[in-house]
Order: sequence, then structure tokens, then C-alpha cells
Amino acid sequence: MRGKRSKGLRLGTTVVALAALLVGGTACASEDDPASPGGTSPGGGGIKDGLSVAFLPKQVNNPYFTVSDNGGKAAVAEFKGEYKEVGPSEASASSQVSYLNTLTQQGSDVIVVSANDPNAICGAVNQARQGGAKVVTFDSDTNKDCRDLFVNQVTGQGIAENQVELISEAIGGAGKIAILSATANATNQNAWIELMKTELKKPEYAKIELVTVAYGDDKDEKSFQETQGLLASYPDLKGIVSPTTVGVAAAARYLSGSQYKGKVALTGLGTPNQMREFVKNDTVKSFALWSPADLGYLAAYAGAALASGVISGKEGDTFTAGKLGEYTVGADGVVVLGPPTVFDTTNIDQFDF
Ligand code: RAM
Repeated sequence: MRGKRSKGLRLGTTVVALAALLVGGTACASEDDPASPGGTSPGGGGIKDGLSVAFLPKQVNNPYFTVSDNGGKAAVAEFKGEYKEVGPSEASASSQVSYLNTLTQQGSDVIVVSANDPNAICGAVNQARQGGAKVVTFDSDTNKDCRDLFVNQVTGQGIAENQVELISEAIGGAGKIAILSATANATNQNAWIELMKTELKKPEYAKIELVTVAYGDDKDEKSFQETQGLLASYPDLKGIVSPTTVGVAAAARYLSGSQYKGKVALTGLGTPNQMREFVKNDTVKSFALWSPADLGYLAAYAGAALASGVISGKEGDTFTAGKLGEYTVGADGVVVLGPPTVFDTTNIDQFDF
């Protein structure tokens, strides 16, 4: 079964790659290295010292963003900048505007934001940019015209292929499925849902029927209730795909304590620490995610490379993201971190985030 999993990194590859990166990172970003005379940090690929970098997640009380933003914090420490994290507790469309306005007034050099809506923050982002800030979206993009770069975790196509393959495996290739998403405005979720619908049109998925998309708003309780509602409305549902760390954990908790445990399959994008219990008690066979810490780390370096004039953000620009190595800006100002990892009983204990 795992032989089919071409879309996700295998454990062995992940560990070897991580080990290699860690060794490289220690060598080039040592705390003891003196700053270079030109005011740039060692190992930072020409990044200026002292940049103020603010992380603005979709919501601050989501473990996924705690991990991603801490990855950003580690990068900022390496290039000797000043880090802060601010943000709303709800992932609603315009909840980030007031935070952006404050960061603009404070004169932030770099703002790294996961957008709750493709357009609602554009006015505030443009003001920040007019005030001199470089704005990098990560995790969830805005409209491409209102930011400098988007650091994408995985291509949308890569996520769609991975999620559809995992649910197909979990339900034996046939039956009704539903998607439990986050908020209805989230750019990343909506892009993935559209691509999953296209993926499901492939002949190998002809026996799978997507019956509905529900929205848990990245709130634990609402996601739990939506799961309950899905099973009440579709008694013959075979599986749920929840491409949100909040949604998949809440759905797993519901299934795990219900008559549907082991009968209705669940997969999605989750953090190993939130999902471990449900993989071990057979509620969930497998799920996927990228490294949120690496995503935040890469986004911080991308913003700093822009603010230091190392790159302008045009296609083909290259920059060094500390221990992760060199990245190239692709079409539409997108930088892609890499493929997701699939977690199941065989590897979940080797991850701690
Ligand atoms: C939630 C958020 C985030 C998404 C992850 C997988 O934490 O919706 O945007 O990327 O799940």
C-alpha cells in the first residue's frame, strides 16, 4: 500500500534529509560566528542585521501556527533580527486588518502573514508595503497582486493528489465522502478543495462521490459538531477528508467516541501530536502534513531576503534560507517548501510537533 505513496516523502528520506540539513545548518549559522563587517548576518546569504520581522497567523490559538511561527522565530534569531508574533484568535476574513495597520504604524520591515481571505486584507497590506514593509504570505495566500511573495507549503496539486489518494486507500476506492474544511474564505482551503474535485474526476476515483463540503471555521467545537452533522445527514458516508489541522483533530475525536469508529474513514492534514492518539486507537489510518516549522523558517528568510535587497521577488530570483539551503522564486512570486509527509502507525512516534 505504501508503495503507491509517490506524493509524500517517505520516513527514511525525511530523516536523512533532515539530518543532512541540520548538519549543514549548524555549520553555517552558528551563534558564535561574528557578524560580518558589512552589517549582514553570517550564513544568511546577504541578509541585513536588525530587521524587524512580524508573524501574523490566521489565528494565534492554533498549535499549527505556534509551530510555524516558532520556525520563523528561529530563522530571525539566526539573521539577528527582531521577531514578534501578533494575530487574532478567530480566523475570520477581516480579523487581521487591525494587526496589519498596527504593524505598519510600527514600521515593520517584514510582515509574514497567513491570509484568512484573498482580498479582505489587501488594502492593509498595500499600506504596509507603501510604508516600506516587505509582505510575504505563507500557508494561505492573498490575491497575488497584494503581496511580494507567497511561501507555499506544497503545490496545491500536490496536496490534492495526496489527500484524494489517502481517502481512496482508506475507503477501499469506493463510496461517499465529505470534506470538512476550515473557514469558507480561506484561500488555501478553497484552492485545495477545487483541485481535489478535479482530482476526483480521474478514472481511478470514478467510484468515489464527494457529497458535500462542511466548514468548521478552524474552531474545535464547530468542527466537532459539523462532523456529527455530516454523519447524521449522510448515514452511508464512507469517509471524511479534513485538510485542516483543527478540523481533522476534532473529527477524529468525534469519530473515536462514536459508533462510527473504524467504520467511517478519516484523513486530512494534521499535526502528529494532535493525531497520535487517533492513529494508535485505529480511528485514523494515515494523514499528512509538511513541516510547519520549516514553512515559517523559509518564510522568514524569504521576507528578509526581500528586505535586504538580495531578491526583488521576480521569477528566477534565488536566495539562501539558512539550514534549508537555496530556494528559487517561481511564477507569480511563489516559493514552494516541498512535498508533504504521510504519517501512520509506522512513523508517527518519530515526530514531535
Ligand atoms: C490549519 C489551517 C492552515 C492549514 C493547516 C493544514 O491549521 O487551516 O491554514 O494549512 O490547517
